[in-house]
Amino acid sequence: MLEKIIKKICKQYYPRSILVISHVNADPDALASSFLSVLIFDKICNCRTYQVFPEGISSLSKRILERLSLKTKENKEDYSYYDFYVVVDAVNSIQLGDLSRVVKENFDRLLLIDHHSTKGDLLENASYSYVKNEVATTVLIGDALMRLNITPSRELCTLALAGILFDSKKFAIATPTALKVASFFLEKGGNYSLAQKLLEEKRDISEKIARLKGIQRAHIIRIGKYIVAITEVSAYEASVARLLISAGADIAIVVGGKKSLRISMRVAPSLIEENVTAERIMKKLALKIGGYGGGHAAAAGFNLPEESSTRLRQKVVKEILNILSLELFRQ
Ligand SMILES: [Mn+2]
Repeated sequence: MLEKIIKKICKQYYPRSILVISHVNADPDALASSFLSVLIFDKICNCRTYQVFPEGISSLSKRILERLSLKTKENKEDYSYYDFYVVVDAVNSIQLGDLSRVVKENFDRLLLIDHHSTKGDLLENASYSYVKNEVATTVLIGDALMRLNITPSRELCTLALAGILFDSKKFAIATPTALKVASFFLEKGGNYSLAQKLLEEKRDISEKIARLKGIQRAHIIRIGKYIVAITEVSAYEASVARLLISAGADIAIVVGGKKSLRISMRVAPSLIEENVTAERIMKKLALKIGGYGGGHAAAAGFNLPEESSTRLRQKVVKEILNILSLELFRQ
C-alpha cells in the first residue's frame, strides 16, 4: 500500500526537503496528485515539500487553481539539491521535460506514483514505485490520504474531485476504489458540482483557431472500413484530436510541437471494442522511431525530443500509417 511505502521512505531517508514533479503541461489529475503529495509528505515526513511543474501547467489546470484560490508551492532553487523526489502521473522521464535530467540522476531517491499501464524508464529505475491500474493518479494518492487519516482543505477536496473526474471522463470509467476515494473527498467538503463546472471546456481564442486549423488541414484516409483523420497544429493537439473523433473519425492523429515533436492520438470507442488501442499504436511508433509512446486505450501520445522539421513529421506520419494498416487489416 502506498501509505506504507511513504512511511518507509520517511524512516529510511529522513528527508528534510522533497520535490514533487509532474509531467509537462500538467492536467488536473497531475495537478491534484501533486497537491495531495505535498500534503502527505509534509505531514508524514515532517519536512518541506515543494512542487515543480515542468513547462508549466495546462490552461485548464490554471483556471482551476485560480477559481479555487490555491497556490502552488514552488521553490525555484537548483532542483538537484533535494533529499528525495516524487514523480506523479508519468511513466517515462521524457514526459518530465527539463526535470528529466534531475530525475535520472536521482533514481536512488525516487518514488514513482502512477496509474498508467505503460512501462517506462521511471518504473524500471526508481528506488520506490507505486503503479496501479486506476482511473487517476489522484485516486491512488487519495486512497493513501484516507488511510493515513489526513483531512485536506475543502478546496483541495474539490481539486481532487476535478482530477478524478477529468481522468475518468466524468466517471465514464470507475472502480470501487475510485468511487470510495471520491466519496471521501465529498465527505470532507469537496464541491462536486463546482468540480464538474471547473472542467467545462472554455476555449480561448488560440485554442479555437487551433481546432479550426486542425480541421482545415486534416487529411482523411480510409483504411478498410475505418476513417483515419491526420492533421497538424502547433498547439492544443489533444483538443483537436477529440474534435476529429466527435466529427466522426474512427482514429485521429494530430502532429504538433515545435522544439520537440508531439503526437496526440484518439481512438473511437467502437475500435477499442475491436481491440485497436491508441496506446499500442503509439508504443509501436516509439519502438520504430525512438522517443516515448504510451497512454491509454482511447487516448495516447508520442513524444520525440527532436526539432520538429517537415521531414521528420512526414517520416513519422508515414510510419504511423504503416502501423495502422497492419493493425486494422488484422481485424
Ligand atoms: Mn492521470
